[in-house]
Amino acid sequence: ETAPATRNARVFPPGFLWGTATAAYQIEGAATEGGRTPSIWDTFSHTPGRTRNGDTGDVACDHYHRWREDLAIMADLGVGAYRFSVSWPRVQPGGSGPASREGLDFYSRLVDGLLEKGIQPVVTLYHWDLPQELEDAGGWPERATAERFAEYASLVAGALGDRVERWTTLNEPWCSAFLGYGSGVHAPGRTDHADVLRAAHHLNLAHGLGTQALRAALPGRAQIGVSINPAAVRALTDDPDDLDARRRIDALANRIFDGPMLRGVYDEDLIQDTSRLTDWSFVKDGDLADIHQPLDALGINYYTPTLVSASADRKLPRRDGHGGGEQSPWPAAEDIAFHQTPGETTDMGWTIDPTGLHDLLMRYHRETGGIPLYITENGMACDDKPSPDGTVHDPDRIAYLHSHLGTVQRAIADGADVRGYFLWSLLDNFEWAYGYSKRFGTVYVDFESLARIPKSSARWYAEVARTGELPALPALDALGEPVG
Ligand code: GBH
Repeated sequence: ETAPATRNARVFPPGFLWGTATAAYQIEGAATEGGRTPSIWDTFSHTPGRTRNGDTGDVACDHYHRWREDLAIMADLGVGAYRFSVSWPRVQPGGSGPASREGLDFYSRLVDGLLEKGIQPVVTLYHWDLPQELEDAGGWPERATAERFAEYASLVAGALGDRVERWTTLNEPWCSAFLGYGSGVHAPGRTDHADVLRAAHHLNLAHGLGTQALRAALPGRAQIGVSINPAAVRALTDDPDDLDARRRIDALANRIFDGPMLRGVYDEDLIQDTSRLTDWSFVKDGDLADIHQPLDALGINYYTPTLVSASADRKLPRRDGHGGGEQSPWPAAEDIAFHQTPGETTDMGWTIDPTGLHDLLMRYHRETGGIPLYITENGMACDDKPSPDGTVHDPDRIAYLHSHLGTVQRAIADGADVRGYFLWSLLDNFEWAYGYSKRFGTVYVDFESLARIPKSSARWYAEVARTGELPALPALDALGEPVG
């Protein structure tokens, strides 16, 4: 249905969920406290040469100890929801067997604190911190890891399911499989293209078995979803070869996950394109039915589009498409070239182009047959620094959020059922292989003193969330001034 002509086009629908997002390893610290065992990210970040400056998540934002302060900041922001992840090795040391009461209690207190402040908790079960023991047993390329995940899902649901209604199985399985086992720039740092495909399948299976475990453990009102990072893939030219490169990357970036999850299939072209690496015999009878579970929400994480061509075309500068690794994350795609999308870039070097978000929202609106969509991550890295007066002014982030939220409104006007938006991230945090060198927070963190300073974008975003309305650009300029 379309909005009445008189409605202010800049107003979001009533009930639109406004939130911020974080992930356990990126903010918690307290890596050895409360019985927590190492995850693959502890091992990886402690391996020399894997992260910038050798940064680790040992302390991170020390959120494990400072969560009350972070909660108070969120309450000041006035946003309605908070998306966080549970650290698997904190609540189930070693990744199998009994739960850690102390670990579960941390999240239980956090959930109670959020509810007291009227903030809806949105729990992500897996944001990349696989217990090291499960990696030692083979990790995501092994089927057993998916079975362990379903047990872990039941255990968390049992502890928090009386209060948490919104659940997400996995965050960005593409990153876990392709960056973790392909390019090796993420933990566990392995580089085998056949393993990427096995890992992708077992992540899909983990999602399916985990969804079934959550359904069994949770009351009927629970809303279960997954957060993917679909690529808005564009071809450099309309040449058939470039269009075919786009088809192949679409298969590897998107359809390898949304095929089984949303349609119960691995598309034939994906299987053909990768046949020299695997016969896909790790897909057992019944797996596709297990993966294809009804979902209540689809989370889309979006940062930048992806531009490809059939070969190293020189019309535009190339980019690695590897997330900085030596080896490509993409199996059986050595001939495909990745290019820098024209336009201004963020501190990550990612081009700012909100049209990709519109494309993805419309695509998934069509392809899911109307499952409610949420943007579960969107935001930018800026080189933020406090001014002499102690404030942190981030007008570039405000402009980024403004343009992307404008695109969300256009998608809604075009019929997409978008129900919420989560700014990545609440806090500056451990940006994986980039360590603390990249700041995505709407709240500045001084990594020496661990002091938090809300940036000007925090005040701007709070106002958008409060009014449910995007301010026009003059107001944007005014709000972009440093605030005292
Ligand atoms: C998300 O990953 C994560 O969920 C979150 O934890 C993280 O902090 C946040 O984004 C910011 O990075 O690889 O250079 O060709 C996003 C990871 C970013 C991977 C874009 C694919 C494509 C550009 N994705 N990237 S490149």
